[in-house]
Amino acid sequence: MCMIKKYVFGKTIETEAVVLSVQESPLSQFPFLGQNEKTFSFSYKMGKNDKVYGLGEAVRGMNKRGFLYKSKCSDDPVHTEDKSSLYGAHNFLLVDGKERFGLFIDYPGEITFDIGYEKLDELVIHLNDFNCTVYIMEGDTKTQIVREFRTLIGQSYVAPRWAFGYGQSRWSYMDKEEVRSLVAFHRENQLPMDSVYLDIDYMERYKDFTINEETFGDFEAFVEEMKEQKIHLVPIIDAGVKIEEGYDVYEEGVKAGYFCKKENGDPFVAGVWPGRVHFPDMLNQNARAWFGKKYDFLLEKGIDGFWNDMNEPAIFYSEERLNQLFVKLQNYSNKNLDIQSFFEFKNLVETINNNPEDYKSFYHEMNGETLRHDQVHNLYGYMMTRAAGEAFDELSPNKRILMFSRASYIGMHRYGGIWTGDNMSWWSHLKLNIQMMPSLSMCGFLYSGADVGGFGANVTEDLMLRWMAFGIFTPLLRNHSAMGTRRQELSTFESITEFKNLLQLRYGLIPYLYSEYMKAVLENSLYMSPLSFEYEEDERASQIEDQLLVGDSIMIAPVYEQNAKGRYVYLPETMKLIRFKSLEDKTYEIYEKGNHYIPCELDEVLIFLRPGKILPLSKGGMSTEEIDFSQLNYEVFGEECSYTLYLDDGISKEYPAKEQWKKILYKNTVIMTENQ
Ligand code: MIG
Repeated sequence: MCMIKKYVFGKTIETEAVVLSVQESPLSQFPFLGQNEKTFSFSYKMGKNDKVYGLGEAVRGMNKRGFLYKSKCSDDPVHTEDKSSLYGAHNFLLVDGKERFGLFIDYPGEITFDIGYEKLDELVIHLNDFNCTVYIMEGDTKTQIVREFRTLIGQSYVAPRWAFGYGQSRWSYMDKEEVRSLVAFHRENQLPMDSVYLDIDYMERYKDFTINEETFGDFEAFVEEMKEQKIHLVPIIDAGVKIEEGYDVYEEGVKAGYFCKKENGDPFVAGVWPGRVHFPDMLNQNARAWFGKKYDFLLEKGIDGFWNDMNEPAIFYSEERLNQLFVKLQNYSNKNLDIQSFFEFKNLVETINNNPEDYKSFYHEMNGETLRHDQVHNLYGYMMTRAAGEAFDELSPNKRILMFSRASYIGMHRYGGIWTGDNMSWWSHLKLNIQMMPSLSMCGFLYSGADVGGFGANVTEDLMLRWMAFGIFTPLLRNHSAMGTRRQELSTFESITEFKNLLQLRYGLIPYLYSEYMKAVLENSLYMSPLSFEYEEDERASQIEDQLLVGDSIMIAPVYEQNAKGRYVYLPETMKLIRFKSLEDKTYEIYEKGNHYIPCELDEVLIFLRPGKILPLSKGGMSTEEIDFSQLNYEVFGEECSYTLYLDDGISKEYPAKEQWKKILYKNTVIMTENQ
């Protein structure tokens, strides 16, 4: 029985977020109050104990109640709790309380979610106009509602298994030598690693699909050299295309009319990294097909992974605004600036980037219609990543390509994962990372993670250790940091042995993590979830905001406070704690249901194994290729335990069906494996 209801308001823009066709319900049955003619808002009265989950990439806790959120893909590197928007627009909510339902608002413009902000118990959703599709999902459990939603939006993107290895990044590695010595350090010190990320400086003057010949010349041979070391190079691609005579991407785009246009039909000019750029019209199917094919420039050189950046799209300035600004600034020269005029003056320069007026000044051609950018703003990063994803289906039909993006909208989860953008080396951002992961799972962004250690600001060694101790559970495990910050590569720290142990544990966990990830993809379930999704009736569990279930077998309770030597952990049932100092060095403790203070040193990782469950572990490896999936050890808790292990070759696009998954049983002290 279909538990999804669909309500179509006004004249909607087809976002292709949804893949399932659902019959429309009459608007007279729409269960919420308060629509009006010009803009659209509706509200729901929340019960005192209702929890509201969802919104994917957003600030604050797992329970989103108590704040005002906006879906508006934003290039904002300061993710403090007063911010309403980050890079993604994930319009999914799950209300859990006196009633239980999911809500997806398919609308590509800005939406406001007031979840008990104006009034403690009111949920108000507000749109700028009246054209949207609202889906309402009902189910007996939260997991079931998520499953319905995910069935509606289609199967998540599948990353290659090597992308579960450790990735090292920095803005930027400036030349081949720098990359070589980084890799040598890892290999010499037995620090497992699978990938090195190339930020904007591998390009020639920040031009997409070019190579800086001076610093990364003979690139193909370099890619090959790295492959021999079992390292995948992952270059960045930016949304803006540099305006430069003789640059093929620019010239082809202009000729074919593939760039976003101003009202007068000229291509829109924005300033980003390379200076003046045009934005490919990713919403235009032909432009998208053209841009997607460009990735072949790098695929041909042996590259098999990418990250798409600046695709909100970020605008440092528009040419028009910059010109106006210089004129306006003249008015302030040689003036006696008082408080008001001084702040006006300051504001003029400060508001030049990502200015809302600029987003109203260019247009897309989408399915034969001309649409002003702000109406469809949240689709840009999605469609850029879709451009690549659709091209990969043709250019690399049998081999998975790693792809993740900064900006996103629901629907993009079918083409790539996301990283959560420019966080900071703050303890609060480690916590944010923990709290955001399950919301991303709900929205189908399964291959995701944050910049481990933090992107901006200076990291400290203890933060790096604690963050890594959490990061080893996220599908994307990438240490990335900004230019100008303290170096964050593992070679900069004294705790080399500790990092080695953490990474080896990660590689030990990969058979389990990958299996749980693939099952979440294929069964539309969560990879990481709040405790309340499993322990539905446990009121205390529903208030736990800093522990997670990772897949079916384990719970984690990361330490995210500086100088803490342990933390309080709530156990919703009796569990077996495995305290890992390293993959080999581990001890066991049994904890009963309830609250416990559990010590955890800087060099320890706590994994709580649930009763009746099994945690498979490999013997590790220096790269994912070295992991022996046929030689697993099994941690068990209880007399009788079972686990379903998903295995595949990690690279092809054929995924074994459920009947072929491996059933592992533990009974009478012996492990038996069989095909289900
Ligand atoms: O405005 O390419 O989020 O990961 O290192 C900064 C440079 C542009 C933003 C990305 C970050 C990347 C940086 N980019």
